[in-house]
Amino acid sequence: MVLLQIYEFYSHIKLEINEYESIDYPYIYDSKTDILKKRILIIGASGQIGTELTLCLRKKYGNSKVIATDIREDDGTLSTDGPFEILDAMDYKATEDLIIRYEITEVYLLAAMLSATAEKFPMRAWDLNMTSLFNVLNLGKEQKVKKIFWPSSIAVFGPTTPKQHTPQKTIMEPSTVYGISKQTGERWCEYYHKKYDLDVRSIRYPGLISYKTAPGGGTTDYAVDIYHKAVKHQKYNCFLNQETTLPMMFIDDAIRATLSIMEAPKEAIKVRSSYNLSGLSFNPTEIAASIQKKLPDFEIGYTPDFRQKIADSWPQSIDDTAAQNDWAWKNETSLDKMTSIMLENLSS
Ligand code: AKB
Repeated sequence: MVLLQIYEFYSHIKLEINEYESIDYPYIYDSKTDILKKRILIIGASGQIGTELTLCLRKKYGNSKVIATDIREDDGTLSTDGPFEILDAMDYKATEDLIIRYEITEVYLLAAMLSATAEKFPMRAWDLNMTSLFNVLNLGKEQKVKKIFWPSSIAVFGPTTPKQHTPQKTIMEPSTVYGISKQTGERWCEYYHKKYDLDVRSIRYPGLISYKTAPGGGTTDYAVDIYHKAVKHQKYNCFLNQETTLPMMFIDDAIRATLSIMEAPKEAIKVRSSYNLSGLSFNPTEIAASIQKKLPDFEIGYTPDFRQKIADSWPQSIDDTAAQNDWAWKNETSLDKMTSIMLENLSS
């Protein structure tokens, strides 16, 4: 019996070291012990960012180290190769139990209600967006988890914010429920860092474009929907008008940014509210023109709805000098490159 226990102990260590050695990215800042102890919990893993982030983190740290959770059952994408648990992000006790059971060291909180849906259900959006954040911040304060990633958004800006090259620090008077929840969340992240030395890190994501998982309930979602119509050779009727320029980014760049900020040394992270992040800026006519270079017959029409007002309150382009200086951020994917990748993957 004792021999069996010794064997199990050593085979466990061996497995971990093997997983570590199979990792194909260099580690700059974490020690080997930190890497071996790393256990990541993703809350809201089945969404647009969560799916790709989970797959990427598993590739990097090993499947068993990244625990995906969502309020919905998984379709096999995240539960086949690694642990998947049902979790309501508003349930403090259930979140705490998972953190203890899996010996979690880092949490990525991605559960949130986005801008368009939040305007329809203001109180539900506020409850979800704030309660889930307080749950992880308080678990961090109690030292049950060491590091936290929480996404903010360009929605923290409002109609009185300068629209071009919006600075890191500027007027912030968001006019949407989602924006108010993200702006408040940023204040709380900074507060928990200053008051309790909590290592919480954040990015203000622009609209994200991806093909693996569709976004849901956002104002920038048109820039994903348009590709789905284009590959079916259908006309796209856009819910924003043709002049609506918004900050956007291809998902690969967004995931790379997320990993970069989380891997940077603690002292490098000087902004503890949330970092501006710039990728692309385009309007519906420009994305349609990019698609027409590949599919000349593609057509777009315009029927703006309530989302126009949300989009009109947001910046058109973002100044991300702070992210460039503090953790070497640089966007890579151009509009035309993104169009090629989107059309190719959605057609296959
Ligand atoms: C939304 O449109 O609500 C989101 C965002 C910009 O945060 N994509």
